[in-house]
Amino acid sequence: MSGPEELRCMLLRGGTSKGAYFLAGDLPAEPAERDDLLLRVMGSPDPRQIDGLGGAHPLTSKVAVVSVSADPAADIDYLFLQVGVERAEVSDRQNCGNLLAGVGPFAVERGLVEPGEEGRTSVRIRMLNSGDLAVVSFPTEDGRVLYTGSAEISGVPGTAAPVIVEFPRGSGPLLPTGHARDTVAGIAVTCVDNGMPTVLVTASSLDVTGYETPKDLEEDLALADRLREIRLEAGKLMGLGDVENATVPKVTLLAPPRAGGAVTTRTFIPVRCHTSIGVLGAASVAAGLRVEGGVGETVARLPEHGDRLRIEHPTGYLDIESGLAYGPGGVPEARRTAVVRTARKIFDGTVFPRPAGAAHQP
Ligand code: NQM
Repeated sequence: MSGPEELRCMLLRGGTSKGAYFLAGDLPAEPAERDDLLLRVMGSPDPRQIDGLGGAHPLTSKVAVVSVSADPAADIDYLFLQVGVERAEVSDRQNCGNLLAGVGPFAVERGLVEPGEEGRTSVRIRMLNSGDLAVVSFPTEDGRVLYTGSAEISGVPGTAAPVIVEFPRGSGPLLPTGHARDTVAGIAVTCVDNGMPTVLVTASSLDVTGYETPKDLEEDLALADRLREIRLEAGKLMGLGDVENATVPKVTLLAPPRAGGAVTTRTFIPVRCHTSIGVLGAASVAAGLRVEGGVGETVARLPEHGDRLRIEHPTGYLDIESGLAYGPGGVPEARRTAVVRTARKIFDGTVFPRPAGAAHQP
């Protein structure tokens, strides 16, 4: 398979992830050809991604494909693609709320949307992976995106301009199995999807504290086996089919908070342990904690008032506004979810993919 020998690309940090952003029109329209090209752009498959843009971790092996939306409810369409690091795989089966934070700025940079007149620009984004909408707003000045500012997010050094990311209610059921609690692989879990299919498990039920470092948890091979069993069984119950090679569902371990938040988390995405937590992952955790009868009840300390929750993670915390309502028949439904992220343009230029057919299989 061949493809362009060079193409326009912008590298942005979106929240706690980093990805290559492309205009849809600059990529092959045919998915297999596009995916082959993106593997060569990112340097996959290779644990170091030494011959491409990827950063040798799932959180830095990501692609955003952006175009003007034909949907009157949206300005921009965003397709997220997770590019395998060690495997020659490109998946559109999950969304990414962190790269989403860079989509609005990228759309302004490429002239797809006009910057707002009052020092802020708001972009309505259709997330093609799920079909759901998001609204992202960020500061702009004299027609340009303002990346500098005073917002701090855990997991990113320094400060930057705040990007407000909001999700109206999603289209799918919040509890994909229809239950607040299921038993999978002998363990009580809550399967929840508020934008990211996630299996909530108490850390204690897996004989860990939930305060270990990601590295220590990744090195625990018995834990890895248990997580795999849980994920495969939960994936089926959640209607996701055989998830052996899928990046969803994620598994989040829950433990009592230690720094004034509602809960401590360690999230597997799904094999590597997240160094913080995904945006939609956090949206699912926050909604799942509020579900009556869910496994979070025994460990979480929910605030008495308001929708705002603090989710602790390995490098700090993420504050998220996430409300829950009970619909007809007492079925829990997520309401609006909102979170503050930051984003930064790192480079804009031309990327030269590894030539087709030069893949080295490790
Ligand atoms: O949950 C990593 C990330 C993500 C996903 C992952 C994300 C989200 O932190 O919205 O952003 O869960 O694979 O980038």
